[in-house]
Amino acid sequence: MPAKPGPLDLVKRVRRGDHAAASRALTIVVNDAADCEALAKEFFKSSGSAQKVGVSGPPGAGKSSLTGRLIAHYRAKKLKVGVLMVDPSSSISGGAFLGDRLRVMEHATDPGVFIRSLASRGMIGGLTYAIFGAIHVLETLGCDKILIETVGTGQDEVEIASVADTVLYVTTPAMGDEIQAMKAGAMEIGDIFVVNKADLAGKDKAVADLKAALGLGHSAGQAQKPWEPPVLATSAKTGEGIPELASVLDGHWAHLRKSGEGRARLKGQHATELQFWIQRRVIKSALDRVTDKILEDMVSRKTDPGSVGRRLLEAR
Ligand SMILES: Nc1nc2c(ncn2[C@@H]2O[C@H](COP(=O)(O)OP(=O)(O)OP(=O)(O)O)[C@@H](O)[C@H]2O)c(=O)[nH]1
Ligand SMILES: [Mg+2]
Repeated sequence: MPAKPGPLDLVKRVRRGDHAAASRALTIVVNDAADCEALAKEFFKSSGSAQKVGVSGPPGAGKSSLTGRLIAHYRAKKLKVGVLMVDPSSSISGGAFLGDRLRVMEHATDPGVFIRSLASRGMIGGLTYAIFGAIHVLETLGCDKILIETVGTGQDEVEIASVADTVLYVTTPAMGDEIQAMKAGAMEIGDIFVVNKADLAGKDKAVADLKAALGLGHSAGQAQKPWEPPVLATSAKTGEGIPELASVLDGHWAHLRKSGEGRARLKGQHATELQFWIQRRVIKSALDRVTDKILEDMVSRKTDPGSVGRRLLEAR
């Protein structure tokens, strides 16, 4: 009888480009299931060379539509593309998310495209940690470009900057008046800014406003920025500006590799992944040992959170 396939067989199959194996591996890694650590170790070894592009921006700006266009562009160049659609609040935006997926899903049967959606399940360091694991699997699968779509709201913007090499921030002409009020966070993390829906009125003003806002932001302290974030107009509907966007994305990737900033970013990504790994293990192992007796003792004031917490952390 043949031996039951072990985790390393799964890694071998992913390395050979087997999508079904990648899908299984992703489920294991993302859910932190048994065998996960041995697998994650192997996947990590085969990763570190793809361009990870974060596609962020407000709801409805056209992130999925642009992602679909970029997939088509990369496929025409015979590049292999991985797509992670990150939904931080699947319960709230369920309907919109399905629409999202349809736009990208027209590529789902292409063997050169691997698409996966990730939803938060309230894990400690949940989504960001899961994205790292997923990226390593996609790189092992041979993806040259990994597109990660996230809705840019508050905290998520910062998180995408800690996993992506290049952050593409998508707005629309309708956002023109909001540019002034645009969150400083988005301004800081964007490597490339796009005014999408350029087929609608107001794109020139929106581009000018965005450029002005970026100029103001950067003059405060960082006059000599080695990479000036470009602002482009695109239409995911008509295809206008898509080749230019792809070319700027390539330009940023070349800049990262030439300048050493790519290596610095990779180090930052690994530091974040390590931080989440430690948080998950340490916090989980301590919390697993909180008993009802401990809670009872806190209610009757025999002990307190600090004393219990210290004891649980020290007695690991
Ligand atoms: N006119 C026009 N409409 C567009 C363009 N790009 C996207 N849309 C439309 O805008 C709507 C939202 O597009 P999506 O690609 O789902 O936007 P998204 O940013 O992924 O949205 P969420 O993931 O829900 O935040 C859809 O109805 C698209 O058809 C564009 O360039 N021009
Ligand atoms: Mg979307």
